[in-house]
Order: sequence, then structure tokens, then C-alpha cells
Amino acid sequence: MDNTRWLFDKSRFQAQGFIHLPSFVHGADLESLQAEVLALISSKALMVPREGSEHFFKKYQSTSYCYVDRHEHVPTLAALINHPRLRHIVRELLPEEGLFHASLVQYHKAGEGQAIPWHQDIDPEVVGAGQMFNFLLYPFDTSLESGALFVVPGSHGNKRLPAGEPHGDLPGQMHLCPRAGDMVITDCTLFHKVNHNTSGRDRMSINMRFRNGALDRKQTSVGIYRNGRVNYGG
Ligand SMILES: O=C(O)CCC(=O)C(=O)O
Repeated sequence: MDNTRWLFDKSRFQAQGFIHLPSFVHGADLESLQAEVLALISSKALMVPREGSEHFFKKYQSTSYCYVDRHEHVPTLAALINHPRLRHIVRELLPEEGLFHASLVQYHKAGEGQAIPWHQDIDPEVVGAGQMFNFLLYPFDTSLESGALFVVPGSHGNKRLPAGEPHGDLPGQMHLCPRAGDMVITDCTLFHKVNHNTSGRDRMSINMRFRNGALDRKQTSVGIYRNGRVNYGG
């Protein structure tokens, strides 16, 4: 996985709350990742069951198919979690103790209009910035039509998302269309969303989440949306 185009600029990351690292995975590793992720999403038994979640889909309009902690079924991903280059960034961000928290594959199927509205992965009033991070890896190219990653640079910290329309525009928003093999790292308090997949192509992301080892899992189980907060832990 040698990659000379790779660079992690910590001060830039800390200022804007995210960073886009092109071509983090490429060549044979990318091909394996693609094949393994396609195999994963073809197995409905490995997906988080959707029965009983109709209220959540309707209210929050977060509709992706999710595969949580299935990295043992995706050997290239399991290896990546412990890859020296990735662990180097984790150490830069969490010098005291950076713990692997969870993996999450999200799938927006062609023709279903799936999306993820504005959210913060953790409650910024409880945890704050610099404590938990998403390492998002894109196995295939994304586009504005299949679902761009929208972010508000500098929105990470202790502020909560303003109340409003789940997908409504926010001041300062911008979007990224990561290509196959790109990594986007975000602070979990950053305001971010994925717009609807209106394309004829499937859209997938892989998330490797790391947290400060001093954080208790109870502190990280609440996600913030523009129209409410959700305790994923139950
Ligand atoms: O799929 C993406 O691009 C972003 C996923 C996301 O918002 C998340 O995992 O919190």
C-alpha cells in the first residue's frame, strides 16, 4: 500500500474538522476491497435488520443499509484497521490512547434514493472535538448524483446542529465526491450528511471509527440530527 501522494496535515485537519486523502488504497488492495465489499452487501443476513425501524427512517430520513462490525467478512478492511499508515494518523490524533471503536459499511442502492441527513456522530455537548474520528474509505467513485459527502468546515467542537429540515442547506456547507480508494477523515462532532442517491449506480462507504480510550461507550452512543437526538445504544 505504498502511496507517495499521501499526506496528513494535522493542523489543517484540526482547523476544518475533516481532511480528504486521495488514493489512500489503490491497486490490488483496492480491487480486493471492492470485491469483498460487494460480497458483504450481497448478504442480507449480515445487514442490520430494518424491521421495527420505520419510525427512525421516516423521522430522521437516514435510510442507508448498514453493516456494523462485519470487517471479519472483509479481510482487506480488517487488515486496514491495523495498517501502520492508518495507525500513524490515529496516534497523531489520539496520542494517549486511540482505540478502534467500530466499523460500518453503508450502502445506498441504485434507484432507492437513499441518503443520510445532517448529523453529528456524537453529542458535542458531552464529548466535544478531538475525541472520536471517522476514517471513511470509498471503495468506488462517488458523485453528486450518487451521494456526495457534505460538510460544514469548522463546525466541529461543542456546538449542536441547528434545528431544521434534516437535509436543508447550512451556511458554509461544501461537498466532496471521493473517488475509489480515497479516505476522508472527519471529527465525529463535524456537521455532515450524504445527499440522496438519484443515480443509477450503487454508492458505498466504509467507516472505521476510532475513539479516545478514556471515553466510555455510554458517552459515544448518542447521535445528533436537526430534528432530534438518537441513542443508538438503545
Ligand atoms: O457515507 C458517507 O460518505 C458518510 C457516512 C457518515 O455520515 C457516517 O458514517 O457518519
